[in-house]
Amino acid sequence: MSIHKYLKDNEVTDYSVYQSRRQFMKTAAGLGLIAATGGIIQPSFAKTGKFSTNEKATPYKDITSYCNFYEFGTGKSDPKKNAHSLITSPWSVVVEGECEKPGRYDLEDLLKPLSIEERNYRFRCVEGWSMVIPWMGFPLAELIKRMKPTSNAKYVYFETLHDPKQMPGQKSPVLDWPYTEGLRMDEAMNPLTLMATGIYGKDLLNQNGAPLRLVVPWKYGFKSIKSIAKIRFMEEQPMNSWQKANMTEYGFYSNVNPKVNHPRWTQRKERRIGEFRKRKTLMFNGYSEQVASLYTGMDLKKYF
Ligand SMILES: Nc1nc2c(c(=O)[nH]1)N[C@H]1C(S)=C(S)[C@@H](COP(=O)(O)O)O[C@H]1N2
Ligand SMILES: [Mo]
Repeated sequence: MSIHKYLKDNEVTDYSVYQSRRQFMKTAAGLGLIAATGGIIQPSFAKTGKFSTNEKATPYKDITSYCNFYEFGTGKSDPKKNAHSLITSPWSVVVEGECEKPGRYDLEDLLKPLSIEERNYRFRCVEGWSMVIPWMGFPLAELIKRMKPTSNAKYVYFETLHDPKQMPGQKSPVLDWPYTEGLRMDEAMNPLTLMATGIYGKDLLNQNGAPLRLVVPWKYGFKSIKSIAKIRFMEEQPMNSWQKANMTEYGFYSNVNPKVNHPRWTQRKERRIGEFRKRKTLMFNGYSEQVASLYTGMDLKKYF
């Protein structure tokens, strides 16, 4: 299934090509040259300025070749090499737990009523590198509202597909499979929290978490769980895979915070992929204005 039908493979290589392509699409649409395609969804292509950073986007090639996806190996170049074995169409997502609309949803049905936006977000890994990624996606809040969570739903839990045949990394116990993540309900409902379906106007490649992944830009990258197959509304706080692996190094919140170090390294600086000199890491990855109020009164050293 192609979500972002209008771009062919390898058509987008870097930001400048992408920009001129977008300009062409806008002009063509304005002249009425592009008819409705009958595609699964028509991306609105509205870049939401109040959320997007104007910083230079990381090249497509870097975003799609320097990856973390332990289901396909622990090296940064392993996912690109190995993720072709993941079958992303058909794809379904199980919704369960504290909500009025549980069920197994075909991805196409899940996406049909949503309009896809583009948002350039800073993305900061706990290891100290960062990127700026032009995501395509929709606010997670839109999906949550449709599932009608009950008043007991305090957290949202996510699970990646568990199938060692398709994800050979799951044959070795580097993590407790399936990969899991969780957000507090107000974090999940925050308008910054995105469900991504693409990058640079193209469908996500497998190595980046096709066909559907989470993006939480004020948290370290590991919260952005890939290839989501299950969503559960919960009363109790769920554990994520990295907490299960090492409780002293990884917490539930994992907010980007230059003042709270990882036990084995500082979090004060980051290296933007493609740059030489390190940058100072910003509180909440630069998204304080939108999210600081979620944590008022909380000791962020304790709740790391
Ligand atoms: N299922 C799953 N999701 C995952 C991971 C993983 O190993 N498995 N790695 C996480 C980590 S540590 C990071 S930094 C980001 C990397 O996303 P990217 O490779 O698309 O840049 O994905 C996160 N989501
Ligand atoms: Mo990461």
